[in-house]
Amino acid sequence: MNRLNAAALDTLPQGVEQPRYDRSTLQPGIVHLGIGAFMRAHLAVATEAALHNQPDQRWGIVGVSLRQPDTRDALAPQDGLYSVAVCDADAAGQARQHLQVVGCIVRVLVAPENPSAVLQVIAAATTRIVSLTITEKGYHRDLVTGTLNQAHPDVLYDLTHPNAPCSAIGFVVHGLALRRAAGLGGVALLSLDNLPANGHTLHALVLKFAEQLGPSLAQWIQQTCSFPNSMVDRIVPRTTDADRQRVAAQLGVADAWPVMAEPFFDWAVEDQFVAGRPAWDRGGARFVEAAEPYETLKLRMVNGAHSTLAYLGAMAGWATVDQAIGQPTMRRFVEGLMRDEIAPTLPALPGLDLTDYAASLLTRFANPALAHHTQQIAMDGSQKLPQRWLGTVGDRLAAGQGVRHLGLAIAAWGHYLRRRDEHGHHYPLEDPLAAELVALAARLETATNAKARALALLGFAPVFGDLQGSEALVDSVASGLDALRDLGVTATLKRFDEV
Ligand code: CS2
Repeated sequence: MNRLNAAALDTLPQGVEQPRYDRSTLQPGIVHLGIGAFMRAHLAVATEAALHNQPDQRWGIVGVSLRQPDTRDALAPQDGLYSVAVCDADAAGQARQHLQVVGCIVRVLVAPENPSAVLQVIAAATTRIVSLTITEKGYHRDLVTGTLNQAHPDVLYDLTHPNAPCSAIGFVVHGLALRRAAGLGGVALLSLDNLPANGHTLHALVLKFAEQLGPSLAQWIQQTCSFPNSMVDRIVPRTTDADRQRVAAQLGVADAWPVMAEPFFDWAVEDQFVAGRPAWDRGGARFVEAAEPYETLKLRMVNGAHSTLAYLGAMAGWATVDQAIGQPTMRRFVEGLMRDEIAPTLPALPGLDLTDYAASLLTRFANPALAHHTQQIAMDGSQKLPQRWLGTVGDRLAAGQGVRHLGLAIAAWGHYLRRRDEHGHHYPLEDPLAAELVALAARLETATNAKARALALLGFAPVFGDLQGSEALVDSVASGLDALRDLGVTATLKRFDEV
């Protein structure tokens, strides 16, 4: 089978969308660090729509892989083209996909192969935006305070290797230093990761790193760059070989690197782009005054519910989110979690009906065409839980309210750390703190009673800070840990219903 590339565009079947603008003169206006599946189904799709609706040759994207060459190796022979398969079910419940070939990625760089090329493109006069999807762990934050973890080996390395950094923050700051030295202006630095106040967070990390290099650089960044906060929402499961085959069968050519996405797309972003931006509102973005309330809503509801489904589902052997939410007890638990515990902590937003929001979320989770693996969401829990669950927990405890559902969710994470599901299947713990978490799991095994186990779990300060001081939380985590160990997920959820 031939490969997808520029020459193959003419052969694509009707109904497959493809670039309708002149790709040959696109300038690289956006440098994107972390060119994974999510970015290619979100930022790139919104940029593509902007290019279709308001052609502007300034907005091509240079993607940067911070670790692996696989994306570059797949996209280079395809002239940067790849397909987005939007997956859902038809009225009869049959899975279907709609394909779009996206053309706005002009080049992919592999940072470890050529770090100076990455620095140069950040420092290029054409670059106006540097965006990031590097996942939670890529920011090297202290999880509780959100500040730069200055003891992290990558941070230490990058402070002394201006020509060949390895972390995203290192590339950003050293690249900005080159811009400044060249007399160029600042750029907008746009985090698209699931972090609270992601723009402010990135701003603080960048400034902290820059200050170590010299106060004048930090001051220049402060004066010339902007850091819009933004809430991003689209479920993008990891692509499988079966997905690739289905896409090829429909395209008539082989695409080595397609991405799968749900139809839903949302992006609330603050319109603070010091050097301009594409017309992303033509591609589904909403420019808002303050994105933080939207981020809180999304992190607590979408991601909070997702992680709950992930740990309980993975332990029960429900491999995918649609399978997990298809269990009536699990569904009732997630409904109760959203309605009774998360929703009451959320800020009011114009036009937002939380009951409708929760209902549409359940429909998204039930999408049978996505096969979003619970184990995929379960990874990197230490990095995710503080903003997904613990903000809600903190708000509720401060208001003297109960945390029954969230206590069980935390217990499910503790249970998950044992690396063996209820059917005896072993799985690896994928988490940057895996070694510490394996040791924590051993402490949970040997603790003499449920309360001691809960205290051991909540005493894991990198994630929980000082939350173990709350008796209400300790009690609900203790009873969750006990029930999950003795009864298993299904019976625990059933009993939860009955209380
Ligand atoms: C998921 C998210 O993998 C995960 O942790 O919860 O990637 C989720 O699918 C997106 O944030 C949805 O917008």
